[in-house]
Amino acid sequence: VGAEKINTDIITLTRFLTEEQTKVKEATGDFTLLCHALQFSFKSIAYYIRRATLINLTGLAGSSNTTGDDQKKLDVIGNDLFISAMKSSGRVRVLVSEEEEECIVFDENPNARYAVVCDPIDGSSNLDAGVSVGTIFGIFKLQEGAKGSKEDLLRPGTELVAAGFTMYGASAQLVITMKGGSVNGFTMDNALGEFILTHPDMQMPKQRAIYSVNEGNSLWWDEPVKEWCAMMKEPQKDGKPYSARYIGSMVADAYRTLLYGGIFAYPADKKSPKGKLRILYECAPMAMVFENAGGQAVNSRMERMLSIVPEHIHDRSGIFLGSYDEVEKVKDIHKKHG
Ligand code: AHM
Ligand code: MG
Repeated sequence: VGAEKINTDIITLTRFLTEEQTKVKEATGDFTLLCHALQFSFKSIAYYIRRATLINLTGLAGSSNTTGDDQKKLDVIGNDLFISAMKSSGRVRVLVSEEEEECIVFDENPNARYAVVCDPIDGSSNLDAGVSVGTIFGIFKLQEGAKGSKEDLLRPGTELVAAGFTMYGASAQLVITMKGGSVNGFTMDNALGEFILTHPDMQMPKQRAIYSVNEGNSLWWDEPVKEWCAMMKEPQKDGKPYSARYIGSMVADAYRTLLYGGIFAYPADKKSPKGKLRILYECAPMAMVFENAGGQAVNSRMERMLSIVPEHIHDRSGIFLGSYDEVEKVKDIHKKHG
């Protein structure tokens, strides 16, 4: 075995964030500090998830979240960790978490200028089986004169200043993008406790024959969605149909789609006319990542996902997310049906 070549030009997330800050003339460092707090919460959640089975954190916590799902112990821990990291950063005024019915206003940070939306542990129904879960987040900058209330968060995804997600898998991955910027992927080096830039300037393939959807719901789907899914099984130009891949954990399905290309869908249907996934902290942040990586994201009415303004903080939407051409195909079929 030859000696391992040591990479002396490692870009850690901390270095990356600091360098990004120097590119913005009027930067005060507040945003960078907020990102450091995010980084800390990701590391902590990753740590607890790895230890979960050993220290008896799996199973139900005995309480329900806003939408009536049973909460896992780790859901509770992830949520608590996230909230305290955001609060103690001193840079967050308002926070919306999937696990909290109301938005949280940090009165201890009256002058903070940022609002954060998050799903601390998405895909948690998969936790006990050791399947990847992750944290989805988005950051808004408060408008001039904003009072710091939930109204400040009922905004379209186009106004997000940053968004991304982590996936706690074989290794912890972090994908982050800033407004109008590129998408960058980091991998956690557990020995160093650092996120290392491993996927700079991610650009997703323009097309790929992979589809990802819970087909168990097809009984309730609308005609265009049924037709689209049937098309996936027909021979394509190369004579082969699409491959089906569905993990049931949005971060994992989205991460694969980002890397390999293809399409992920959770359409609205007759059973869930508004869809399942939440606009603010699931759909919009993912849509921003996908668009900045050259892909597309639309809702079930084929409107640009990032243009949707939620009426309530926990509003849901149907979503189609993926490679540019794959989303075009869904749009074409919907157009045909009028
Ligand atoms: P959660 O926020 O309660 O974890 O639910 C969101 C998850 C997503 O990660 C995933 O894409 C979807 O729900 C899977 O739903 P289903 O089990 O209906 O296919
Ligand atoms: Mg979720």
